[in-house]
Formats: sequence, C-alpha cells, structure tokens
Amino acid sequence: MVVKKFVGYSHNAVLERIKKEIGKDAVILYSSYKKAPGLLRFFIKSRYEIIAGRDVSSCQQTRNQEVKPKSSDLTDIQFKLDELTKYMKSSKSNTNNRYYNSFKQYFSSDIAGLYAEKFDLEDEKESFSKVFDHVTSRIRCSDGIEFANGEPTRVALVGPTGVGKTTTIAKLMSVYTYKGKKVSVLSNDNYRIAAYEQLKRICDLVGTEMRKVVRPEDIQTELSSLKTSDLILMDTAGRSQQSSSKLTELLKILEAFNPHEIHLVVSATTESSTIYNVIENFKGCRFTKVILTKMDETVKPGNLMDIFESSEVDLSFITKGQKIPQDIEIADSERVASLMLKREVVHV
Ligand SMILES: Nc1nc2c(ncn2[C@@H]2O[C@H](COP(=O)(O)OP(=O)(O)OP(=O)(O)O)[C@@H](O)[C@H]2O)c(=O)[nH]1
Ligand SMILES: [Mg+2]
Repeated sequence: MVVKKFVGYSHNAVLERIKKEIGKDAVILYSSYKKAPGLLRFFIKSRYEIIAGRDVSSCQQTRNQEVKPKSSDLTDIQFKLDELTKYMKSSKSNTNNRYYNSFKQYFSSDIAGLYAEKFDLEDEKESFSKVFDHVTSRIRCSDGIEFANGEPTRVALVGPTGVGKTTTIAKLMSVYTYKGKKVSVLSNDNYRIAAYEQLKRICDLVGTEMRKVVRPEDIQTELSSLKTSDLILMDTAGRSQQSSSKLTELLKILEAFNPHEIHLVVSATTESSTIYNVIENFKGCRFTKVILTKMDETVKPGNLMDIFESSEVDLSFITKGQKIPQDIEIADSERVASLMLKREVVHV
C-alpha cells in the first residue's frame, strides 16, 4: 500500500499531482479544506490537504486470482493506517493542543488556537508568561497626545456612532486642563443637540472655550481666534463606516481643520470583525491613533487581540467608564495585556 499526503492551494492542482505521482488507480483516503479561521485568513493562506493511496499488490493481481497478502504486506498496511489515524487526529486543528481551552478563556478561538500552537511549552506558567510578553509586544501604544511646537495642537476624534467620542472629548478636555494646558473644543456634531449642550455645560464648568462649527469654511475663522490655545480638540458626529457620503463629508471637515493627530474611536464592546471593518473604512480619514472605549463593559477584552494580530494600530487612550474625567488612561501595552490576561476588574 502506498499512502501519501498532498497539500496545495487548489483542489484541482492537488488532484493532478496525485494522478501524476500515484496513478489513476489512486484512492482518496482523506480530504480536507483547511480554511484559515476568522481574521487569521489575512495572514494564513487556506489550503487543501488530501491523503491518497494505492494498493500496489492489487494492481499486480488479475481479477480471478485469489489474493493472499503476505504478512509483511499486512504489517505495512497496518502501519500506514496507524499513521493515517495519527495524522487525522493531529490535523483536526490546533484546538486539541493542551493549552487551547485555557487560552480560550481569554482570547477568541482563532487566537487561542494560534497561541496554543505557538507557545506549547511543558510548563503552563511559562507558556502563559510567553503569551503575556507576546501580547504586550503586539499592542502598540503611543503616549496619548504629542504636543506640537509653537502652535496649538489640533486633535480630531472620529468614529462610528455612539462609541463615546463626545464623552472622551469631555474627559480629555478636563484632564489636560487640570494638567495646566489651555484647551479649546470645536464641535462639528450638528446632529445631536443634547450632546452638544451637555458638552458645552462641562466646558463652561471647567472654563474651556467651546465653539460650534457647521461648515468646513467656518473652521479657519474659529482657529484664528483660538491661537493662544495649547490644545484644540474637535468632536465630530458619529458616522457609519458603511456610508461613503458621510465619510466624504467628514474628510472635508478634517481637511479644513488640518489636525496634527486624528484619533479613531472604537468601542471595545464591538465585535472584532466589525472593528476591523471600521478600521479599514476609516483609513481614508488618515487616522493616526486609536482610542479604545468602554473597556469596563467588555467581558473578554482579549477578543481585541484579533485586531492587534491583524492590523498595525497605535493605541492612544483607553476609557473604562462614564465618569468624567477619571475614567480615561493613556494606553499602556502591559496594562492592556494584563486586562486581557488577568481579567483584572476595571473599577467604575
Ligand atoms: N461604560 C462606558 N460607557 C461609556 C464610555 N464612554 C462613553 N460611554 C457612554 O456611551 C454612550 C455614548 O457616548 P457618546 O460620547 O455620546 O458617544 P458618541 O460617539 O459621541 O456618539 P455620537 O455622537 O452619537 O456618534 C453614553 O451613554 C456614554 O456615557 C466608557 O468608557 N464606558
Ligand atoms: Mg457625540
């Protein structure tokens, strides 16, 4: 019995190779299509695996002849079958790996499978520690806002609806004011009047200048009157990443504001495939950093590793509650990794 495994990226190409190498009497013993799961498909190619065999002895017999396999043939066939069984067991997926279930408590099944295979060490603690180091290295953080020299630093927050942009603007405005910076706020959210008024009230309380800008052409006038500010934060209306007309409207506002930094705000409670979609569709806005909000509301923050493993994003802040200003932190890789792995309770 000849048994061989064939792997390739096209089903037909694999079958062609089998026919060529084993002949047209080849029997398919096992066939599988290994689709890279979820977001992993962006960096692992899906493939076909086929195990084919041919019984050499049968080809040498005529139909009427009684076939009496030699004992050495039987041993050989048994050996090949054992090998096949072993292969099928191991190829089920890396979900059989010893730490898969432990990692799955913290990460999505894709990532748990990836880490279970990559960090399969004898000692479980050691394995977890390697995962922690790896996760820390994958989460890239920038130091909040980087201030420009000699002019007010202009920062805009963009993102889908309801992710916490206005609340984060209020937090940033308060935090940087307490740090001694002169902060001003421009609001381009012309849809939610109540939200505007709420932000205005907070600005009045903290003593921050707040202006409303409706049209892109109004922005220059406002900017010239805010020349003495250290930081100008711009709040924008939430836009669906699916609406290209709304995104074009946003681009015009951003072009007029000409920000030093654009922070894309995403909620940690959003499914990672949707966050991925948001990141892709907002790329046109040329955002430079990402703010992760609602970390207090997510049960499994480690699900976000789907994003950090497949996209190169710089985190600037994380937010973890509705309280202004205390529920915001400058993003730190180790802190985010420990939130993911130790399931540290976020105090609200
Ligand atoms: N739990 C929790 N809630 C938050 C956080 N940040 C914001 N929120 C809440 O999320 C809701 C929406 O917040 P907004 O700041 O209005 O969101 P937005 O992105 O400005 O919304 P639009 O302007 O409509 O796009 C409010 O109820 C906030 O209190 C957070 O870190 N944790
Ligand atoms: Mg808002």
